[in-house]
Amino acid sequence: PNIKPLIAGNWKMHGTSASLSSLEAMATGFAEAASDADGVICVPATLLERAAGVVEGSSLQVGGQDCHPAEKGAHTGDISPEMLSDCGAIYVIVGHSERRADHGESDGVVADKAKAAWRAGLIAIICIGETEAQRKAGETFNVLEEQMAGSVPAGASATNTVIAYEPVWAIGTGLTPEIADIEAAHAHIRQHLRKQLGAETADSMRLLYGGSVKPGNAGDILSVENVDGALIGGASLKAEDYLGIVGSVG
Ligand code: G2H
Repeated sequence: PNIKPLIAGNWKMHGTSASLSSLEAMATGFAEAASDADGVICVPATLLERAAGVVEGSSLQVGGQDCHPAEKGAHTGDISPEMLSDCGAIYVIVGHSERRADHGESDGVVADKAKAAWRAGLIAIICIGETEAQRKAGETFNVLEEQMAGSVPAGASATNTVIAYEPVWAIGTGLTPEIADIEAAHAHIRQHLRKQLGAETADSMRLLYGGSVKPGNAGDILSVENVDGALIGGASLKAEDYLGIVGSVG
């Protein structure tokens, strides 16, 4: 089926009020740069409400980078998906490898966060990906299967879930896998999701590639079969870079 690509930015722990001008430039330029793609920038929660105001009226949307599984409660410092939604988020990233590593998030926690995102009406961008050691040991496909089984809950649909494949060793390192490796991983993910969620759901679900996507490599990566968009960290901070990537959807 024809899947409309999603070009998702992830600002990580970058951005203060001063960054909103860059977001404004992205919102203004998005429609012109995008042939046929959806766009979202996942900003720090502190900027979310203002960011939603900035993109209002444009075809760019905003999202959060993590959420707590509960709707509310005694969880100091945490933010629920309902709170993100209240601030204008449409998407939320869950299970990014940085959270899996820095906060010890297991597949089960990631699955709970994805379900919480749906409860709040958000689209969950569920991240999976192998480490360098796992790739070297030839365990990539096993790791991906285990992560899908554990962190993509039953009930995942093409409208409530996006899967992001981010090889951990390619994140922020400037290294990207060979195009053939991206193609093989994405084909494997699609195949496994067919078994897990059914062919109809799996075949219409967006599979994003993430890890050092830049304007210079985006065209090649986005034209790979089963790659339905990108999750972009560093290159989503500057409007010029983000729009350059958006412009390479073809
Ligand atoms: C992977 C990616 C965005 P970067 O984490 O999530 O970051 O594009 O900086 O490698």
